[in-house]
Amino acid sequence: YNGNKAIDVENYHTYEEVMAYLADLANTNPLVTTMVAGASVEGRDIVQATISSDLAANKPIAWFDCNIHAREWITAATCIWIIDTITTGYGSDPEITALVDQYDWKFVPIANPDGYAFSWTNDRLWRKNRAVNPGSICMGVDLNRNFPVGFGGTGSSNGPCSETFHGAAAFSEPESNTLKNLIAADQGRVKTAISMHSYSQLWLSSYSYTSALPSDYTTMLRAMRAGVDAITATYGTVYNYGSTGTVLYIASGVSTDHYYVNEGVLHSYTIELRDTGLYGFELPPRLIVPTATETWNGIKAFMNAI
Ligand code: ING
Ligand code: ZN
Repeated sequence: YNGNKAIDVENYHTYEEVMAYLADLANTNPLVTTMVAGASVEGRDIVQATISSDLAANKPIAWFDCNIHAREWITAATCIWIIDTITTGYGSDPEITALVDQYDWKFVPIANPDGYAFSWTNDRLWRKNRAVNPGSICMGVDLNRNFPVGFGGTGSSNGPCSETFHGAAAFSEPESNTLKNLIAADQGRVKTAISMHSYSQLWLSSYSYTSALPSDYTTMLRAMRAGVDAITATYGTVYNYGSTGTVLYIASGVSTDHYYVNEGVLHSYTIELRDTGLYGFELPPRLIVPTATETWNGIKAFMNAI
């Protein structure tokens, strides 16, 4: 147990514990500010944490959404570990110091607070948010099908009981709407927007809603390769990379297509963290630090390549 932090970043934590950690960090570390960016269906805060050595400089931004899917606990744990590593390393680790001097770093560590809380208390494998769907006994919208690019198309469902239910309309859900507003508020400054998921060990670019390739694909491939090579160089973890529609499957209405197509963020990616199915969504706590360490190495190499 790390006695001088509000939480031990080597373990999984409840929504309340993560919020307490972020509040404590903002109160004690001059690099960190937090904002309540929106509220979930059940009224929980959706918090964004910013790490900046000079907010007034309006630097380019590296932006991350984590745990948009409730059961993907390793994604919040990885984002929190990275926040801890950046804030601890600034001023002593030269690579971290340079990356913070060059970029503002923004994280939404728990983008789906209600689903996350429900996955702790009721159903460990819950994926969606906790919206009430009129006319159905099934709850929840898949927030990663609730964005506008290709909304309602292949790889999403109009059935409220489906794990990939797209919802009534694009941005019908407060959680997806909050992410939209955050990216839009920083439009023109977002150098990269990365959506953290698990599991499969993939680094994915647009497009997701079609197997067609974006015009910027060559640039994207070069950037993804830099990230993946650094991940694998850490402990040998094998990653594949490429467009979602060609490497994984077609999925419509996803966050990263919105960031790329509608917000002009060329470097918009989904990273699917460990593993490849042995533990799946229930990655044991002892694998948090190795997963976060290799992921951070990948992100650093990627940031230095773009
Ligand atoms: N996988 C993603 C999903 O939302 C994905 C895969 C990534 C689809 C990027 C589209 C775009 O289905 C998980 N594990 O959630
Ligand atoms: Zn996911």
